[in-house]
Amino acid sequence: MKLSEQKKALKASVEAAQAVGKLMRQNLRAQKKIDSQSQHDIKLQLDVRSQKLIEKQLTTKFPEISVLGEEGDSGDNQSNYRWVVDPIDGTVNFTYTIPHACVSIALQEKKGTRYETTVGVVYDPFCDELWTAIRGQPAFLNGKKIEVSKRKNLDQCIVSIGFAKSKETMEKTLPYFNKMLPQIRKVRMMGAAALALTYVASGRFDAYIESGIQLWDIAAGGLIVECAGGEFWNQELDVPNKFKILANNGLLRGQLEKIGKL
Ligand code: LIP
Repeated sequence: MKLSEQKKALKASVEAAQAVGKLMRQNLRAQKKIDSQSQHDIKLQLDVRSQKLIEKQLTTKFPEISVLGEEGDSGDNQSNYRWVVDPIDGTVNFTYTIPHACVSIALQEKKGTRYETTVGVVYDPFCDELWTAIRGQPAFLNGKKIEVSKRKNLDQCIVSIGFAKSKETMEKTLPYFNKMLPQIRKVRMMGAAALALTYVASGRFDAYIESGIQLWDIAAGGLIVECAGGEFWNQELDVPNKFKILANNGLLRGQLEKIGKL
């Protein structure tokens, strides 16, 4: 896809993300309609409504591009391009009126048998912070170029970690968490993967680690980290579209891997 087309895709993604962001602001304190829930996860009617709004806006402008989203897929799942959408990342936060959640929209292009993220947008409607990136270009926060931190000593670093949604991922992550904690400055668990990634890209966090995270949580934020000069190490697990990730400022993966296996 030419850069001019990627810019059109970026603009459409920003408009869709901001439209859902407005809905999120309007509904933060409203009574939430819960479609389903488990001990560590909640699915809202507003998640579905928000993805429908995003799909309508994007497929009107790009009818040939399919959608893979947290609330379902549409279009040809073998198409050369696909949108990867998390309409509300941080749904549990949002349900509990914690204003730390965002919209994440990525465009991916098929490269052989795999997909590569080429456009990414993450929008936090509560802080009105919009992160954007096109592969090969810088990453921006509200139009201003951003870069990862330069901290290389773990004892000066803030590391974000997520425990995903299953007992299995929690049991796997806890030993790593216990070993990591004494070696870093501070740990942060914020409940929105896409924002943890944009915080790494903005130099607020120095790394973000999670195992059992879904593609739609990380596709846009992972590109934004890379375009900000960081590293987005990721490995697909034995369940499709489920990953373990270690995003960082490009200086920390060796030390963080030495702590233990996730
Ligand atoms: C959430 C992620 C978070 C993870 C949660 C959940 P959701 O996404 O952003 O990092 O730890 O388990 O997956 O479900 O709120 O879109």
